[in-house]
Amino acid sequence: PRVLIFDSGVGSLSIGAEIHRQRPDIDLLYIMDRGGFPYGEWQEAALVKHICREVTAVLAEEPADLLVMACNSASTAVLPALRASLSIPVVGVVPAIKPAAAMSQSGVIGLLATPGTIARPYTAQLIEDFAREHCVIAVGSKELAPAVEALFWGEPVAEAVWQRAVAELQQHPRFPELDTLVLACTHFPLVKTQLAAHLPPLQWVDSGEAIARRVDHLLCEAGWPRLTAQQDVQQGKQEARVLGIDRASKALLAKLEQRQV
Ligand code: DGN
Repeated sequence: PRVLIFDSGVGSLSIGAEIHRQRPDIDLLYIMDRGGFPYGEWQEAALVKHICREVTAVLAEEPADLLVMACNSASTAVLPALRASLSIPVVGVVPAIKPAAAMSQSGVIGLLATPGTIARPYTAQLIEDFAREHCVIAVGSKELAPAVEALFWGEPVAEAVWQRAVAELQQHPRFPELDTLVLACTHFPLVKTQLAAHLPPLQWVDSGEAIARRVDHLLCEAGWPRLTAQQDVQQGKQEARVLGIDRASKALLAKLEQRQV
């Protein structure tokens, strides 16, 4: 089966890596809509229109069996419209507040995302539904996703950027009790090491594993057999490609082609 993973940039890689780990036989086509970056700052209605148009255009050229909207800023706005306009299953990535609330012992959880995701009614509803009894320290960082993007395309990023991203969490009066942190932007798991260097030990939660399980489940339901990596290679069907990049990094593309990302 072929799965299209859509994001405004390299956030799709954190989700694709987990899908590949669980199901090495799935062909992954990464769509990095770098022209639309950063989604976190779009108005909701304009973003819905833009993404529906882009996804429809890509699918017309590159048919796929399933679409993963690998972006919290987009998924929290666009899923109903996208599902209504496409005939393939759509898996969205939304903040993992439910598992984080279940894991937290102290009742204080952090939510690190883009400003768009933090502002969405969808996110407020997740907090209301699953973390009403918790203290949720929500931080919408404007500079973190662009910094991850820069890092991946080979530009230098100052250490102070990672520090600033966590400083807002640290300023909260209940920060000392924080025991669980939700990375609610698909770019952020790619810099977990950089962020962790500025934080005490915590439980880190992101959506990658759950999304990969959902993709596997839906494809099995649609009748695609699971192949082992070896069977897949024998059938000569491995594919991992990136579309829609304006400044492609050779190193990253080479890694993707060898399926090391
Ligand atoms: N990766 C996107 C997300 O999960 O919200 C954000 C990237 C962006 O466009 N700001």
